[in-house]
Amino acid sequence: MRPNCLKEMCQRQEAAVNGWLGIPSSYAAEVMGYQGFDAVTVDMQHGMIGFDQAIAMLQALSATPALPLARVSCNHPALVMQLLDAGAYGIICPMISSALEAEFFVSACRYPPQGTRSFGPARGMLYGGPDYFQGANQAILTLAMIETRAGLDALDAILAVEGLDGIFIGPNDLALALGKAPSSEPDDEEVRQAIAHICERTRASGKIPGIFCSSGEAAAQRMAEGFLLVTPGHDVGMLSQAARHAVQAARSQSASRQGSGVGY
Ligand code: 3PY
Ligand code: MG
Repeated sequence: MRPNCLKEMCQRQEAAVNGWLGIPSSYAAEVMGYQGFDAVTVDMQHGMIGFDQAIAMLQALSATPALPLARVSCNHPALVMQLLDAGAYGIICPMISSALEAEFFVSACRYPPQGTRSFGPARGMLYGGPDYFQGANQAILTLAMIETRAGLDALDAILAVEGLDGIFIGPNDLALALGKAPSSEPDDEEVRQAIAHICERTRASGKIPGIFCSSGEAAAQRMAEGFLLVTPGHDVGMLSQAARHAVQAARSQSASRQGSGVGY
């Protein structure tokens, strides 16, 4: 079976950079897949993406060097299994708040006897190879999001769940759970401490600490702190920021030309 190079990188303690897709476009997925990311996630929770579009996006990512991952909209086995069958090589599950929820999630990602995944790896087998069934339980990456107060309180119990590969922090929901505004993480001491605590406990457990970040610079800082999986923003943010910057640059150039009296 095709190895899970992201899982292997993290196991070697090498930090990986993960792209994030919310725009429902296989072309956008393909473009992002060629930008040097180790993995790219199709976000079915907050992205504007339906299952038909997710299939095309996973197909597009399959042709690139980036490993295809998906975030499900909630902890439901049908959603998890469908995306794995569609070729996702790892699942990020939001709002995991107890060990039981983490076990339920992991179980959906693992074939019996380790779990309850139903057999039918349609695209999974095309991408992974004919021995997909033999290798899938080992290869598929399972990441539980810690972003609720209950999840934070149950962190050690969640980390003890067998078959869970790592934690992925949602800093916006975590801030909300702690009574703060979304995006308050860079300035708020309580949120900062919670993030540092999750990273430290996850590393101590031998699992992968991952986090969503607001920019490349923020992601570099998280890597320096010990995170092994970082997402330096999402496609919508990158597109809008680049577009806004281009418009501002164009306007400032024309303003300075008008100001200096240079014309055509
Ligand atoms: C959060 O910040 O809550 C997230 O889920 C990031 O995607
Ligand atoms: Mg979230």
